[in-house]
Amino acid sequence: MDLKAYLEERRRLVNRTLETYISVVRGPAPRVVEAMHYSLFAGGKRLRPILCLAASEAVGGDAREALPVACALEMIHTYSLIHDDLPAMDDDELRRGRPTCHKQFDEATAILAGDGLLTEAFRVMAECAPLFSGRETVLLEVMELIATAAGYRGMVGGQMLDLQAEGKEISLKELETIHRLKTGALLTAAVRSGALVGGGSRQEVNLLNSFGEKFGLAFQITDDILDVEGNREEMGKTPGADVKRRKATYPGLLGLEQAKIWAGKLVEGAVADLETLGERAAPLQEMARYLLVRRT
Ligand code: GRG
Repeated sequence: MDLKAYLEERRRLVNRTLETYISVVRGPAPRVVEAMHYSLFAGGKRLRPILCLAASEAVGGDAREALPVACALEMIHTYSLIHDDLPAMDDDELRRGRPTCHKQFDEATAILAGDGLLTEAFRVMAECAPLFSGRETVLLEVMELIATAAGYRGMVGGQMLDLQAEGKEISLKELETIHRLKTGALLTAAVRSGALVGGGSRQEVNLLNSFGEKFGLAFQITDDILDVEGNREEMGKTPGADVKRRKATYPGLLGLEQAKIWAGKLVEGAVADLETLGERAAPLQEMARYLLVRRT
């Protein structure tokens, strides 16, 4: 399959839909919407929404029904990046190749833009209930699992542990816990929610969940590898930030070669998880393989 064309087509679909939700001219306080729009349309890969759409298709679902949930995931992801970049957290000036939200606007506006995106995500999911007529419990389950993944049991908890670990020596197990929560939880939720929205059986949902967990960890390991091997032009941010901030990383704890081998094994396992789903799962399998060669 042509992965590049697949990703491009899905990215366009997600962008078009996001634009209908967050339009710069809307709302009583245009400045905050402008800041939300600025960060949402700063050129992200749309990985989480595409994973959600692809998981829905992998179980025979209709991508259009998964679109609101897919867009909600991107809003939550963008909120997390805006807040992660704040002076109180990572204090970054560049994100996706452009000034971070607090640099472009100001700190208070960036905090509100993040808050606005997080809450809008749940409004958008609640609003799409008519699409789930007769199976609203599926939508409720999806909203609960996304809230769990984004909140203190997932991403927020992982971010807390990450901040507490800065400058400290931590074990591989501790590093894995941080990443499973900080980045893995939302990526897994993207895949699982797609499978649920698409009407997957419990067995299919579990297989996709297992794929999502391995994908999430492999994504983080390759992110750490990129921080060592990547370049500023391709990544839109400055590599070497982890070392500068004395953050524990997989290449730091395992060595670059072992980190690559581990990422390879996780991807192999993720691809194998979906074997029984056949051709419909090919885009997800290709996305997993792509992690090993990605440059952004
Ligand atoms: C502030 C509650 C809160 C959480 C922040 C996800 C996160 C938690 C922080 C991001 C820190 C970071 C750079 C982690 C590395 C992995 C990662 C999430 C990279 C960014 O995701 P991509 O590559 O970004 O999907 P794009 O820009 O393509 O959307």
